[in-house]
Amino acid sequence: EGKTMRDHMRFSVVYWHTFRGSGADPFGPGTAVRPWDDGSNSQENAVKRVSVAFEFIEKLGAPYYAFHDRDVSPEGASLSETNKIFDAVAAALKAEQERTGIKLLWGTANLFSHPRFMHGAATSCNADAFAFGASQVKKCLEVTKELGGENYVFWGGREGYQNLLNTDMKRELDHLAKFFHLAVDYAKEIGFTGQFLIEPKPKEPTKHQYDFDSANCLAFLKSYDLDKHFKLNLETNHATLASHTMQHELEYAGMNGILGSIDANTGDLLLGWDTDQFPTNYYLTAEVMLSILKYGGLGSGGVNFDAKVRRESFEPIDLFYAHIGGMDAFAKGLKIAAAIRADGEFEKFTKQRYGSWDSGVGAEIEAGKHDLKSLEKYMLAKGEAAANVSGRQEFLENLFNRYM
Ligand code: GLO
Ligand code: NI
Ligand code: NI
Ligand code: NI
Repeated sequence: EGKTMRDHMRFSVVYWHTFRGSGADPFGPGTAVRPWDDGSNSQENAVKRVSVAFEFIEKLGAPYYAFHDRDVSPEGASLSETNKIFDAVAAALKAEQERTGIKLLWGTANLFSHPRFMHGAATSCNADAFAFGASQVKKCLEVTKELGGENYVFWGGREGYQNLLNTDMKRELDHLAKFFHLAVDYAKEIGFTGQFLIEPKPKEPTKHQYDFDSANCLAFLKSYDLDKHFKLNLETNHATLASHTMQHELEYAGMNGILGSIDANTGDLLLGWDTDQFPTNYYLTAEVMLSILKYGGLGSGGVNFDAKVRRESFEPIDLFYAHIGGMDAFAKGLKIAAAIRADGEFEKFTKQRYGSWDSGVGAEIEAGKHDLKSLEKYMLAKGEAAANVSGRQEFLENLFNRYM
């Protein structure tokens, strides 16, 4: 009742690209036109920026936003000063949340930009970097709780390696698990009940990131007894960097019960890195929404636009066009996915494809009624495995086109 598509989709605006992105890339400086923001990193400017940010999100009509500690709040001369500045900015964020009704999808700590994290944070070879990162997570958890954040995200940043010849991988993974356990324990201590999420990415900035993809994250979580505490935040462009599709990542996470949230951008096949382009492709959004619907939605997660406008189109109005395009693409994707589910054609094809399994010895195998000896006996009696004819790919894609 009274809910719009924007609420159902739990769309979220990211603070880092939308309000802090300059358009800079490795080949040139920023190009952003931001008349309201002199870019200075003072507490005063950070607080002023909060009202502009919320005016933008309000006009857009998005129900959520997400931030890193260092996007919203600058670092001071000492850790205690940094924490004080963060409190002041958090008070401004809270006031704007209360004024507008906009909510915090998740908070996260930036453990990758500052030179102290040049070898990582939790997986650094320097224990002080681990301790500093832990202190930032402690504070960021407190602020996220104070702001009613519904999740808390860990994207690995520089948690990975450049060269295995000087890296003790086992030790670094132990440290990463330790770091996560400390965060879980502290959340419990302060009563933060939001969902913890890991955001996998296979490379960039390190040559090999430890949180590579959903399968590798699941194995890590299980090995270190963390699987009850974490789900995944999947990003389209990270999936393609891992040579997966986003649909593959969603399916793997969904079937293992760890699908948490998505960072929505595009997985353009020409991309060799994470360019964070706004999604516009209905084929992609429809398939993404099909997977999400299949697993019953994102729960406390949302559709977070971890995306930025291009360096060459950086007028403030472009930020609106880009988000509107992304929201439209997902709204259309949801409608297409709902129509596909409603008439059940694909389910029929899938059922048909496994027809000989279900009607044959397959049902007995699934029921645990066989061992290798009994299967050999079955095959010896039968002589030959029957060919399976159904499930032709090109036909399925034609069918998919009919919903577009
Ligand atoms: C980088 C990631 C990064 C995360 C952010 C929040 O490629 O996508 O932007 O989304 O740190 O976790
Ligand atoms: Ni992301
Ligand atoms: Ni990314
Ligand atoms: Ni990205």
